[in-house]
Amino acid sequence: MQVGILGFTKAGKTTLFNLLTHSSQQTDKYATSKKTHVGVANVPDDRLVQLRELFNPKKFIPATVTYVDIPGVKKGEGAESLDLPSLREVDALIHVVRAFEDPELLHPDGSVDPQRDIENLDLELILADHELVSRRLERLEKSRKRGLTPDETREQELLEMVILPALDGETPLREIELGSEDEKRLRGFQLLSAKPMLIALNVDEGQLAGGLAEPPTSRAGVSTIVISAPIEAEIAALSDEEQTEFLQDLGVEEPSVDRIIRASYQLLGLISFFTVGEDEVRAWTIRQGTTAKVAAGSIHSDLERGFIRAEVVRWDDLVRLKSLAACREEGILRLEGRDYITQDGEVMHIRSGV
Ligand SMILES: Nc1nc2c(ncn2[C@@H]2O[C@H](COP(=O)(O)OP(=O)(O)OP(=O)(O)O)[C@@H](O)[C@H]2O)c(=O)[nH]1
Ligand SMILES: [Mg+2]
Repeated sequence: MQVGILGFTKAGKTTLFNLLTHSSQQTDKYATSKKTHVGVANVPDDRLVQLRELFNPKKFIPATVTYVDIPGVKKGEGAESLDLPSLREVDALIHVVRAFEDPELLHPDGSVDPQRDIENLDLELILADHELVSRRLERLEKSRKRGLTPDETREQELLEMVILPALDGETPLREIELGSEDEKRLRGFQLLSAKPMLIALNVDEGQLAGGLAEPPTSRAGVSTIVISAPIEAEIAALSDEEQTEFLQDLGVEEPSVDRIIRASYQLLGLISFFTVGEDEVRAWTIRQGTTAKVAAGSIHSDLERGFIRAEVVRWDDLVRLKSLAACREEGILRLEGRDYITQDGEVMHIRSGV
């Protein structure tokens, strides 16, 4: 599962990417990024840390999110300025919006205006989708002579009656509710404005605590996380203790980078279950609504094939009672079958016959 980082030039995308993934890609006041970068971030999870303290395992493996830093979007160029192959691959988007002032750093539009950029980026995505959908419709129209399959007929209807009018009305497709069949049909196109999105508002140091005089508003379903890249870089360089103190002084609970990673995980519709032991304490990533059997398959396909049952306990019950044996004695270690829907934060032990 990948999250694309995008935005207009010089918004701080690569800076944020470096912070998220502990990378050191070049950032520059003048030269623009030309290449797409890929990196991995560990998902901060206090539950897993508490389990580690309990088991003191040899290996500790958190969940991860993959980030893709995409070179700056140039306004008005629609699909042309976008790294489309990379963008289509990602499952969700973080739009980095510049809200910091820096006279040395020119904004492509001549001024810093987060509200304008938020709206304009949506328009770029809509434009790119419009091109793709129009082309697809042209092709379907050509195929009509030979006759369309029922599936193609439905697709044409969907694109013509629902999707194109939405795009013409400048509505991002993430706001359009579709039946599950139609959603599946559309997913194949990997339309950009249909992807879930999060805004990272990159503010001046001073604005982090005080906030913006006029905070920009975003569209329905798009949440905003405020971040100051230089402050995050400072935090990252501190020891754990110093960090806690620094955050207290700032009046925030955790670094914005951590919030962004967790928010991306949620944006992707992902949850974690845990496996524990002296060898390894580990988070496994599944989609919300995954059955115990399929969840077992994320560990190993043999566990899914030979699935018999799962022993399940909530992470906090395990931390409270300190061992799986104690949980069993208390009667809170549940036995669940193949169709059980795994919940976020559960510790699972899979019984398998293979
Ligand atoms: N003052 C200030 N400078 C920042 C902030 N975030 C990034 N910068 C600086 O802005 C410049 C560009 O940052 P990048 O992270 O390279 O921006 P980008 O969005 O990746 O740029 P392109 O990929 O070229 O579009 C660098 O010199 C950064 O140090 C910020 O919050 N405040
Ligand atoms: Mg960059």
